[in-house]
Amino acid sequence: MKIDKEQIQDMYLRMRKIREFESKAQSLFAEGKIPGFVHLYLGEEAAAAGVCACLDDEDFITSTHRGHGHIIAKGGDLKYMMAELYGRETGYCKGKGGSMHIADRERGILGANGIVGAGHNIAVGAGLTCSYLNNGKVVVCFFGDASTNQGTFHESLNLASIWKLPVVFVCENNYYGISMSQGRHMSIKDIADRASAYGIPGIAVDGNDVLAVYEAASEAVARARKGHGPTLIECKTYRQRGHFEGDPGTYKPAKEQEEWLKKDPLPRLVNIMKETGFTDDEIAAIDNSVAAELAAAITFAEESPSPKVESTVEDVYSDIVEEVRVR
Ligand SMILES: Cc1ncc(C[n+]2csc(CCOP(=O)(O)OP(=O)(O)O)c2C)c(N)n1
Ligand SMILES: [Mg+2]
Repeated sequence: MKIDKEQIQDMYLRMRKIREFESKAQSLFAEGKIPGFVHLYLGEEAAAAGVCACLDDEDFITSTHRGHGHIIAKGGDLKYMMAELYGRETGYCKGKGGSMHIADRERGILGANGIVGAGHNIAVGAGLTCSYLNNGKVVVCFFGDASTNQGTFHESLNLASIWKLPVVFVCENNYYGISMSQGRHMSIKDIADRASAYGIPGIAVDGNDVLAVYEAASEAVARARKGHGPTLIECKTYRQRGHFEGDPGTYKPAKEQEEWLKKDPLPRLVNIMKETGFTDDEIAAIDNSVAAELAAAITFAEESPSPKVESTVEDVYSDIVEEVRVR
């Protein structure tokens, strides 16, 4: 598959943004500036970037507790994300949701989710809506390896398959569910094999190779858009941090971590870019623009006020319910 220079640059921008945002979230959390739980996406950037590069602005995604990367890759605004992580009034959820509850309906981001396996059902619901309205939109459902042991995964693949819904299921197999390695939580190697139980295509790719992810996702998205139904893509990747910030990750063997660091998706893409003819200056220009955007996001968050006490009881009921009632 021919992937042109512009597309490569676009994917690099998405990956660099995620890498820098997450690295900063790591240090800000350590400084005590970010309350609550933070699950970082460091090391997994190629999965979100490669998949979201195949989507239109109007398409949808569902996300997980490890969601920053998905949201950034789908065009989420770093300012409102950072403000939400800081728990400030200007954040995506007015500072009341935090890291695991970021949504942006204008960008088709149907929400991060602290409930493991809950995004599958939301994706199927959204896919059913798209199919019913025949609007040509596609839904990507991101989730982890361990969540494929949940009933919701199986129910969702089954329904998406029989109804030929425009959903692409993207499993980020980072080989762990908290501290439980894949070999201890399931008896198969390739999660993509689970697709065969539902009569849909299942493909396993090197999830740290953004071009491989892009290629697999392009085909799956095109298939979904044509009304030919869902696909399961397994991106084999690795989380470079513990399960959450504060987890030292001592259960991950040192050798394993070393091997995966050699497969870090960012330097791999930089090498490809250099081979493709990108100059150091071109790459530095992207890095500088990301650094400036991130610095502005942090200033925005730090200068924003905390939510007022009265806001605790505001937005308790969903305005989506209100919209449905009006219709
Ligand atoms: C329904 C439910 N069960 C258990 C948990 C606790 N929990 C949070 S993350 C996690 C592991 C998820 O692993 P995986 O799906 O592989 O995602 P990863 O964290 O590796 O990205 C568990 C069990 C939860 N949040 N929700
Ligand atoms: Mg996992």
